[in-house]
Amino acid sequence: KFVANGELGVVAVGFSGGQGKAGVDIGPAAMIESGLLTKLKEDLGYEVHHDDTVHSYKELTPESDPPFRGMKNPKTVSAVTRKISEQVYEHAKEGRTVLTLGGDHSIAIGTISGTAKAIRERLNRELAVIWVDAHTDINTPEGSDSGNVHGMPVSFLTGLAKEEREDVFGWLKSEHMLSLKKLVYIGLRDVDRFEKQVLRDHKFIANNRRHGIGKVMEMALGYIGTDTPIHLSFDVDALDPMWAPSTGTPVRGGLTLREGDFIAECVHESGSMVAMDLVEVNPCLDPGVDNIGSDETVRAGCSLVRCGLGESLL
Ligand code: 5AB
Ligand code: MN
Ligand code: MN
Ligand code: MN
Repeated sequence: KFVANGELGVVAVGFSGGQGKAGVDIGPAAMIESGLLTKLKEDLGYEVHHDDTVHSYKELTPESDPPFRGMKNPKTVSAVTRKISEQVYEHAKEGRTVLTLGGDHSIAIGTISGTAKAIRERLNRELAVIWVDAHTDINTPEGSDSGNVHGMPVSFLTGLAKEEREDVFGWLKSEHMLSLKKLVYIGLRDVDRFEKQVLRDHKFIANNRRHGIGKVMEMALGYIGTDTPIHLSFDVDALDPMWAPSTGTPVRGGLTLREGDFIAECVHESGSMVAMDLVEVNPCLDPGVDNIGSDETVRAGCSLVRCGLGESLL
């Protein structure tokens, strides 16, 4: 099909500027230190292309970065995601599956724009995105109450939010963009009022609360179809805080770890997955004692990645 050449491009993004809590920038190092990439090589047999760096993109931080249209750190997040977009594109254009470890979810502006561009060039196809998250992350700058860009990536990627200024996401061109018709949400349970209106206006396939996870995946993959490459963007807060407590915006009533793993397994088995993000693991936010919460969250993140990349029970 689209990939499965056994090559994996890895981008480790130690970035937290899309939200206000310190610590999500050490998420990738925690997952890598726990042996994730070694497992992907040794157990799953990937040829891993990784620069052995957790990027902090400090060199891209502008001297001053005041709020713009209510967005916090607008120039920083724009410059960092632009760089990530290039990094992901470079892997994807070689036909590698791309794994990005975050980092807060603003980085999806980079990852998805990078895959979308490569897939258009390489396969002349549009990308579909399965966004697994407690949140829709589809606020426009004006619709957002927090000003945190990690709540806005989908709106910039789909063109709902537009900005001419090149240094504030104006670098996003049509080749980077995602169609709202190619977006599927799973796991939603904390959606802002503005975002609910957007969802109503665009009649999304997002109301999967009444179905079991098997049916949800059947519907999601059926809607996307077998001929469309898929980017899986997985926010660890889609899981219930019982399984992933160490994240910036936890919401009760989430997926079990088994359900999360199952989602990733199904996307893998579709044979259409060209990229995966795993974001919002914040080991510094630990409600437990002796790092129990952060250890569990890192383990959950690693498990989701392994399932997305083909680990199965049998
Ligand atoms: B996450 C909220 N909708 O815009 C906002 O973790 C939360 O990437 C966004 O899904 C959560 O600030 C962003 C209230
Ligand atoms: Mn998110
Ligand atoms: Mn979220
Ligand atoms: Mn969150």
